[in-house]
Amino acid sequence: MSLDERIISEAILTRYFEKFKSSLDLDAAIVGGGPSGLVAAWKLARQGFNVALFERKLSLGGGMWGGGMTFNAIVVQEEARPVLDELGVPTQIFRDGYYTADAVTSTVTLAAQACQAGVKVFNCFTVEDVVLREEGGVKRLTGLVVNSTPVEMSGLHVDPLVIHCTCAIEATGHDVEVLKTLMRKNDVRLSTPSGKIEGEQSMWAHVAEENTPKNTREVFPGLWVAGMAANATFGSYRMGPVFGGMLLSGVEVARQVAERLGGGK
Ligand code: 48F
Repeated sequence: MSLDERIISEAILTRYFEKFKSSLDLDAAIVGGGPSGLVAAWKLARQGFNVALFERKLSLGGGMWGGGMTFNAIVVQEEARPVLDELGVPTQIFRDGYYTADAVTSTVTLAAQACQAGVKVFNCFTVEDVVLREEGGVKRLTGLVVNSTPVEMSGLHVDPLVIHCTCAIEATGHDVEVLKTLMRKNDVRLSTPSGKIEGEQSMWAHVAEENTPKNTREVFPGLWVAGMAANATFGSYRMGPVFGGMLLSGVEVARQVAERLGGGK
């Protein structure tokens, strides 16, 4: 058989746009493919929900590839080790309560598990805004405004596209970009003490790790925060290359969103 380049192009375009069209009305839309977003996506897709994950970069994994300062091992604490066990990531005990895992193995395994569970991944996509609707005087997030990352990087004046979702999860890490845009453009309050983004504090690993799952919540109708974005939103600390809080936050946000969506399908 001689290969026809036109069929190769047609195959890619057909499959890609099938995936895109099936993502126009999502159960859960996840912004950010770091550890917290990937765990959330994996857990929700496994329950049969229609889940897509939008990641600005070409690669999934966020800040997990490089361990600490590019030394590519990660640390997880006892409470989070079952998540790595469930994913099939080997861990080694280092000291009582401290486990290590290879950062690259952890990242690729988590990404593979999420993809195999049925998460529709849109890499090279930047979420640049949200969609709001008002009902009975209450505004709620009902969708995301997405654009191609190369469009954003080059500053081209190209309009975005829009997807709708029942629940959105902001897992964008330290910068909390989606919430910042929501707050800049709209006269709305968050469910934080000040009604605004409280802002991240400096390093305190123990408190930050304990707070990450607790700060994982619906912060605006239809929008949940997870991972480092949750701590930045609720004013907690950063924690550096200990990843248990990120994994447990992904599990927790998936639990809350599944409950809102009405249990597993
Ligand atoms: O930063 P990131 O890994 O988020 P996380 O899941 O994990 C944090 C840890 O990596 C680490 C830590 C200790 O554990 O503090 O930093 O909270 O991944 C966030 C992902 O979101 C993408 C970004 O490229 C990264 O891969 N992202 C950020 N803003 C957008 C976005 C956006 N507007 N649209 C799409 N993707």
